[in-house]
Amino acid sequence: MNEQAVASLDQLQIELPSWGFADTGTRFGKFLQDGSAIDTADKFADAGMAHQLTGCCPTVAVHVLWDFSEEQNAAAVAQIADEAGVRIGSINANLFQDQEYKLGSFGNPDAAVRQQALAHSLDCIELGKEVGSDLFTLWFADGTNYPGQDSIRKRKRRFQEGLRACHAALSDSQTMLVEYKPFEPAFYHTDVADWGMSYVFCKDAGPQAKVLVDTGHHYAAQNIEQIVAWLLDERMLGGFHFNDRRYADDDLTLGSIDPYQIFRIFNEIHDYADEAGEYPDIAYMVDQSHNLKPKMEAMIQTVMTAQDLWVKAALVDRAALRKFQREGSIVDAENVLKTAFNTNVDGLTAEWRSSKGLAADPLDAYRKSGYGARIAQERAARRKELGIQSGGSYA
Ligand code: AFD
Ligand code: MN
Ligand code: MN
Repeated sequence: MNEQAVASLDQLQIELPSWGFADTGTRFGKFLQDGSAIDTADKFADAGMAHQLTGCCPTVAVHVLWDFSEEQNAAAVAQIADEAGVRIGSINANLFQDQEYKLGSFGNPDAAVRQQALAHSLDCIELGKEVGSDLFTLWFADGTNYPGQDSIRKRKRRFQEGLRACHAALSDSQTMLVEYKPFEPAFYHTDVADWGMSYVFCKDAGPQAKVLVDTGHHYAAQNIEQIVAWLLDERMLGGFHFNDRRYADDDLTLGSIDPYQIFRIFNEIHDYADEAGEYPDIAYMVDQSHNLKPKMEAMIQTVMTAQDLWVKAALVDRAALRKFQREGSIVDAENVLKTAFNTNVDGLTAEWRSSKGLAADPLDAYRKSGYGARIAQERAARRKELGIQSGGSYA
């Protein structure tokens, strides 16, 4: 059991978000960090360091408008990634910050704006082909803030039109991930609000469109592992954005609020693999950009927590579970999960890391490396030269 659990960690390749290394914040402001990335090269350097220490983060998700520019095209960014020891992963469209998108992007009542959004999306798809990325991720802020503001059904059809056009542009190897979110920044209705809407849109768009589950994009009472189980069974789970939440889309470090929920989600994946004889081909991505925690430490912590919970879920005794499920022995069946969840897996994750030539504790290794202090000092000096406001450096 332990051997299989350790080996299963090879399946958990976790993509890091470029935006997670730069200063971001909340709508109430942001707390700047000396060590946060100033430019794309910094972002990839940080992601490369996280991968070097954790051994499971070979790709970096990019946001097109934030990571590419006239001066820094796809080939240049792919070169930066290569030099940092990582690759470009999913290409994320930016369909939410341009002024034209005030009333939406794919759902906008103005055909010219919908055309602009589609053109940007098609550019992202072509960029993905250029850099060898097989994932194109669409998250939409689209929706309305007031009853009557726009027709929900007309917006649905506008989305279907745009998503079909995107799907038609995909290469044979590309997958289009459609991410849902119940609310924010739209506060009356969001056009892609739940897994069912994403599922309908994906099915309508074509066979290379799949649902992206952001763990923070659910109402408090929603059973996320049930959604994951359904999407797995329908072969419609494209992947995850990992984070945790207490109230809404808080983008906290994974497992910081409800580690048992992440364990139950991973349990569904291991259960699927146990039955199918192979793990599903899904994308595991972090979607966090920390305003308070030191960014690099938070990213490494999130990855280590994901690995811990993944191994715990791999330790579920499936034969015993199926027996107790067959018998209707509820307490015993539940205890099979709890026994696995309560198992200390430090030795198993250390075994996997040792087999990769890695330190048993990547966070400790990071702190001992002095990387944090180096980038804080170097980037604070660079910000001064560039006249960019600097923040407080973290210990
Ligand atoms: C925001 C959105 C969504 C998206 C992410 C990156 O809520 O999760 O995936 O930004 O664009 O968190
Ligand atoms: Mn997300
Ligand atoms: Mn989000």
